[in-house]
Amino acid sequence: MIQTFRWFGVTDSVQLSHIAQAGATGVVTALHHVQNGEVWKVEEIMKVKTMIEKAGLTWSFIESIPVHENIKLQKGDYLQRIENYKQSIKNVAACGVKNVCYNFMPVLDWTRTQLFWPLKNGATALRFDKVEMAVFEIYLMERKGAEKDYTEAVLKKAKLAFEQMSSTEKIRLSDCILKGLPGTVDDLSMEDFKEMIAQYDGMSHQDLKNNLSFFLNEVIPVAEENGVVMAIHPDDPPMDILGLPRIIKSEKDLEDLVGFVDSPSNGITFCTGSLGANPNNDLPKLIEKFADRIHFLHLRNVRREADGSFFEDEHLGGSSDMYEVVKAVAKIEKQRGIEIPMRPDHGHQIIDDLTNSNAYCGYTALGRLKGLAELRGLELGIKRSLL
Ligand code: CS2
Ligand code: MN
Repeated sequence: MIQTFRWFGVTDSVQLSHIAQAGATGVVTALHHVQNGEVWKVEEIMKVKTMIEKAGLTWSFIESIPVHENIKLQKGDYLQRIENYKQSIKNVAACGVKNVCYNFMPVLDWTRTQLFWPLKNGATALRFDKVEMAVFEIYLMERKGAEKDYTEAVLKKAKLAFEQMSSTEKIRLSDCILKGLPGTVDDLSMEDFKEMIAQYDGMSHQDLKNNLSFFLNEVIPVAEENGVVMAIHPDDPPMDILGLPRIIKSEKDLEDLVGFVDSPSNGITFCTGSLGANPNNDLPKLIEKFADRIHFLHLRNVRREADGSFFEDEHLGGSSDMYEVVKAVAKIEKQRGIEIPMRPDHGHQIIDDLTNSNAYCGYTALGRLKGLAELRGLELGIKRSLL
């Protein structure tokens, strides 16, 4: 695996030198200042690339060139937005950066209900709590019909939790969902949020898949011509939320995806934390099955709970067997004769992270460094002993 670290650019308190010190050789970043749907200009891409290379690192993957909502909805100026996307692909290729991650999640990117969930050892982790999600949807957002998406047991707990919640807690929960996690949409007001969600009224999973297929049939030929690989990030969490269709969450979804355009450029970001939140996803099996379409790896672990809640556990410690995952990766890398870029996807807040309030949530320096170091050791052990 090529070891990489995500970097949010000059505003990130985790600097390029820190990334190099963590032992990574690659950087994963985006033009975070460019508005979603606009063309990425060569000059801007080169500025970032030069900065990375001056630090002795390589820009391994773009995460992400975001897909404009109008493309997902196939409305308004979506054709122009697709043309812009194609131009961005040509421009990044011209700059020699040929790996592009993206996602096709409606409205929200990754979603959590708690950003600083305390662990027993004093560290904090990100958490998705089904009961809190129900509180948000039913009581804070007041989404019509939301109750039907929850079990009786969760509804009961949500009612109680809401009654006992202080106003500060309510604001915290709303902010957590609306203010956007790093790399996601901009801060949203509750009103904007409701409007954006309403646009998806009546859209089925198949409708959204058709829109993804349309997008890929336009964009993949351009990617292929320019030697670019596209790698879709799975939906996180891998379930429908807020009544929105989510379409990249299972083996079947990945099968559909690769079938939309039969090209190596139409690939996958294999995020074990996202896919692993659904116990039906057999991660090592999926790695072997989609071997030649996996272009990028996000390795982290979640601890699943019976009601669909989960928290981000130690990289080697959650519900997924990371030994089997890394073994499967080592196997496909050997078959393909390549190394796949990997980043430790999120980390706990530990030690000095706990007092560095400037770090992007989930993207701590030490928490991720720990994850990377563990994964690096695991990989070395596997390669030395098994292959
Ligand atoms: C998140 C996302 O889980 C994750 O990796 O950090 O923001 C992710 O980067 C995007 O969904 C990719 O487009
Ligand atoms: Mn991920």
